[in-house]
Amino acid sequence: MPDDLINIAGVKEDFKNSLASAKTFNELDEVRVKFTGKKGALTLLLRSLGKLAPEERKETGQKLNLLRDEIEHDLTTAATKIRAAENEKLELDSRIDVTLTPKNDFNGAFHPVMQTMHEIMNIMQGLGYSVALGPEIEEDFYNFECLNIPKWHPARDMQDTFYLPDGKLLRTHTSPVQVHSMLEFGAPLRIICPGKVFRRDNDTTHSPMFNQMEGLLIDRDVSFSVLKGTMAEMLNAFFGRSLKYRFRASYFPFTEPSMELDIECVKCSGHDENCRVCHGTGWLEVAGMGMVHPEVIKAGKIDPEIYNGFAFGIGLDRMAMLKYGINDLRLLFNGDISFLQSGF
Ligand code: 2NM
Repeated sequence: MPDDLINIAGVKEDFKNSLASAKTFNELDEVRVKFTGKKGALTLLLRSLGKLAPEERKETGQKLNLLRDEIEHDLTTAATKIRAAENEKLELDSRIDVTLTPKNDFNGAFHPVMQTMHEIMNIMQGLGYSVALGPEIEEDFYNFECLNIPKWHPARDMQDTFYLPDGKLLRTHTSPVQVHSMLEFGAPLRIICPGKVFRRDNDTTHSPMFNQMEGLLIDRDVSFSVLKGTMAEMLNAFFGRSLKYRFRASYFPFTEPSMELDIECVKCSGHDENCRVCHGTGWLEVAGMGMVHPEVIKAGKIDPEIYNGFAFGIGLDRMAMLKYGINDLRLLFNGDISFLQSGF
C-alpha cells in the first residue's frame, strides 16, 4: 500500500495544526470528531488497514496505533490546558480589586434634617451660643416639674408623653437639657439644645419622633428686643434672605410673656391664595418663644431677681421641609435612599 493511501504523516500534521488552533472546549471537540469520530481521519485510516497486504498491515497497524495514542494523549493534554485557562479567566473576572475607585460615587449624605440642624447650630454659634446635649430618656422632674408644668397642668395632656415602665419618660422637648445646663453652669448662659424629642402623635403631619432646637439666654437685663433680633438674625441667615415676620401672643407654662413667630411664606410670600405651603394665609408658624418664667429660672438655681432671659423652640423637621421644599413629612422618616441621594 503506497504512502498516499495511508498518509499517516499527513493526518498527523493536519491533526497537530487543528489542535494548535483549538482554543475552547467546543473547538477541541470539533478536532476530536474530525479525527477520532465515526468518519474521522484516524478512524478511516484504521478502517482501511483491512485493504492492505498482510505484510504491510502489521507495520502500518503499529504506526497507526502509535498515532492514535498520540492523538488521544494530545487531546487530553489540550483539554487540561483549556480547562486551566478557562478557570483562570473565570477567577480573574470574578476577582475584586479593592484598590479600584467604586463605580457608584454616592458615599452617603447628610439627612436634610441633620443638615438643617447643623446650619442653625453654626448660625447660633456665630451669635455666641454653645451647644448643649442631654439624654433622650428623662425624669418627670426635668421634663415637666422644673418647667413650671405641674401634674394637673393640661400641657401634660397636650404633650401626650411616652412613659417608660420605670416611671421615666421620653423627653417631649429639649427643655430639660436647658434645666440641666442652668444647674451645671449657672448664669450667664447662652445655649442651644438640638435633638430628638418624642410625642404620642402619628399621622401624615406628625411623627412620634421629631427634631427640635431650643435656645436659652440668661443674663442681666435681657430685653424682648434681644430675642426679637436674635430670631430675625437666625431666620434670615438660615433662609438666606430678609423675610417679613410677625409675633403673635401665645401661651407656654415656661415663658411669660409667650409668643409665636410667623415668617412670610417662603414659597409664595403671600401672593398665592392656593399655596399648598401656607394654605393661602401668607404666613408660616416657625417658632415658639418667650421670656423665661421666674419659676423656671429658680428651678435652675439661678436668682430671678438678678437674672432674666429668653428661650425659644423651633421644629427642625418643619424648617428642613420649608428650606428644601419637601412637601411630605414622611419622606424625612422612611429612609428612602433615592430621596437622600437627591441632595440638599
Ligand atoms: C418653646 C417655646 C417657648 C423653652 C423654654 C425653655 C427653658 F428651658 F428655658 F425653660 N427652653 N425652651 C421654650 C419656650 C420652648 O418651644 C416651642
